[in-house]
Amino acid sequence: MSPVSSRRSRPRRPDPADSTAHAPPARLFPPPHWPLLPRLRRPFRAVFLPRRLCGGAAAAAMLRPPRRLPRPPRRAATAATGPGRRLLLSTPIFYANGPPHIGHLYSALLADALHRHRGLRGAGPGRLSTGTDEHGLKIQQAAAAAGTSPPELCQRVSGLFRQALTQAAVSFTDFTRTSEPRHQRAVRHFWGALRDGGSLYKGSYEGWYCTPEECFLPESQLTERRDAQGRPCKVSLESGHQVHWTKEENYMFKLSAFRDPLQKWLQDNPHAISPDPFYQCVLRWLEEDLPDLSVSRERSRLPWGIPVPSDSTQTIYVWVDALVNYLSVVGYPETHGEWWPAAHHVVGKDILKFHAVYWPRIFVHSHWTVHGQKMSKSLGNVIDPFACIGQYTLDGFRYFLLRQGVPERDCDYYDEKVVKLVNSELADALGGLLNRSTALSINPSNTYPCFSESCFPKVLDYRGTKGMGRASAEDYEFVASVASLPLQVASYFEGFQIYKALECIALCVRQTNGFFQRHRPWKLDRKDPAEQLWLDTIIHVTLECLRVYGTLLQPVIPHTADKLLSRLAVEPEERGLSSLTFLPRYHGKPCPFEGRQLGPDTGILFHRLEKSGRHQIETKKL
Ligand code: ME8
Repeated sequence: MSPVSSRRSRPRRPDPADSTAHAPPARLFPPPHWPLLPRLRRPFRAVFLPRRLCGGAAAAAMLRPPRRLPRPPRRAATAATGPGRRLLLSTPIFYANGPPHIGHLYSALLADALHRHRGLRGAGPGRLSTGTDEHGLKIQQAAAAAGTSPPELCQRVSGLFRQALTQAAVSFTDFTRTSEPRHQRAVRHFWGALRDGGSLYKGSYEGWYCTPEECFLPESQLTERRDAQGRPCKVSLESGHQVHWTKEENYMFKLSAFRDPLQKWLQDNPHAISPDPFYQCVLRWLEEDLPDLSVSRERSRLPWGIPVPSDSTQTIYVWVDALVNYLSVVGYPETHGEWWPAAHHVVGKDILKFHAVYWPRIFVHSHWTVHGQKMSKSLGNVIDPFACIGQYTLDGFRYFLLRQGVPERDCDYYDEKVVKLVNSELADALGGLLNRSTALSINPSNTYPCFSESCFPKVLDYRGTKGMGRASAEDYEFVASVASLPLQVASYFEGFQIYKALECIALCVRQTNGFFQRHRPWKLDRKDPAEQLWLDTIIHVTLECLRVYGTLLQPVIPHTADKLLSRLAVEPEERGLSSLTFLPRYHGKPCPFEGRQLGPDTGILFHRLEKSGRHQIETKKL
């Protein structure tokens, strides 16, 4: 995004946040309302995602002047902590300089799964915001290179993002384009709040500017290369992009004044940024120098952006502009207090500093690489999400990204991996289990059969169950692990570890297949009443497991989960997470499904995938 950093920009050091792609360059940016925020309230924490943060320097400053550290508006606090708490979840707003790729989709799917999961828990009103970041030099140059104007380019690319997210079933409620008048108005107001709070001053600024990263970089983050004409030039160590010496009169934001309060706030709120390695990384950044931030550019060089109010010679730094989207989306400056500070942002590690130092409240994830390489247009290895969804189906691809993506580490993409994972876990394990347990040969009445307490008696210690019923110690162990699954999954979602939630579900599905296989229900003789009781119990337990998996998988594979639950005749109002029970008959309680006619058989739950070629984006698309 934009300008800044300074001659004193901090040196780069290897961080967990850094492994491959872009490293968080030193940057700037003025804080508006960012809270150096208010302290986090516990109840807040208890309800949903455990990590909440409240605010970066910019957000704090914009809300109030840096000298008096701001407290959040009372209204916001109530909204954040009271019953039926509102929550704003967000993805980054993506640059409108190129088409979406799977990295963008991954961020959006993480936020989507959290949003859906929260909805299923009945956790109060929620919004999921996304959008496109449309100002700045990067967009201006991309439009020139494409032989078009910035507004036309943004219109086209923003449309592609909207289409990709819609096609991927991302349940966003708001899509902000920073070129929209309502957003621009919010940014101007925000700027006024910074200025009136004494956080801005005009100064001369010079340094190496990297346009693709939209920031200034210190010498320590640069190296020498030769350009296409063989002339020596300086490039960013991290991204390899060329930098240019830039000297301007800019408005500066007094970021340095926020270092101590920000440090203290983060120390008091250790869950503000998760996973933990990223939190530690931000604390380390704050131990270093935190120079003031250049927050505007000369308009003569950068006309494509929002002019500084009452100084038309300057354009507001694109990162200031972009971060305000988290406020403008909820009606800043009038109605944002209904949603703030209960806002959680999902971001990639490349923009952690912009968010965590200037605007904290973050769930950070690492990057997708492709065959071990950073994904980039210049390498020509960018993976096209449209093609992947077409090839692997929407749910197949959603499942792959969320199951395989680990926020703490970069993940490598290759097509074979998608096919293997999705075939084994969705088609074979989950689909196969449904198919086997509902086959007419084994369940001719096509009902949810009865559970027999004599076959599967309740015991306190299953190791001493020999001879009491038909269930083995292994069966008791397996049933206990499925019983604990909903809580386990909820806690992984809360901890932003969706991949672990899916791993646990996959493990339980495997165990259920083991249970079914072990007892060979197809060998049992229906004519023998005792055998019939046990056969029904095996199917009942299996369908109960499938019902739990279908319910828990809704945020990740909504269509497949719907198909599965419909086959089990689970009504829409029975699909919430707060009322999810498992095997109530084992505890002597009634099971509302017992004896119910199953839903129609609409065929294979998930078709096996064929392997295909790679899905790189055609650069001509733009
Ligand atoms: O930075 N793997 O926009 P952007 C996983 N407009 N995720 C990736 C990824 C990869 N290889 N590459 C990108 C901007 N992402 C700003 C944000 S927000 C106020 C402004 C995801 O189009 C990841 O979420 O460069 C990363 O943070 C984001 O896309 C960057 O998107």
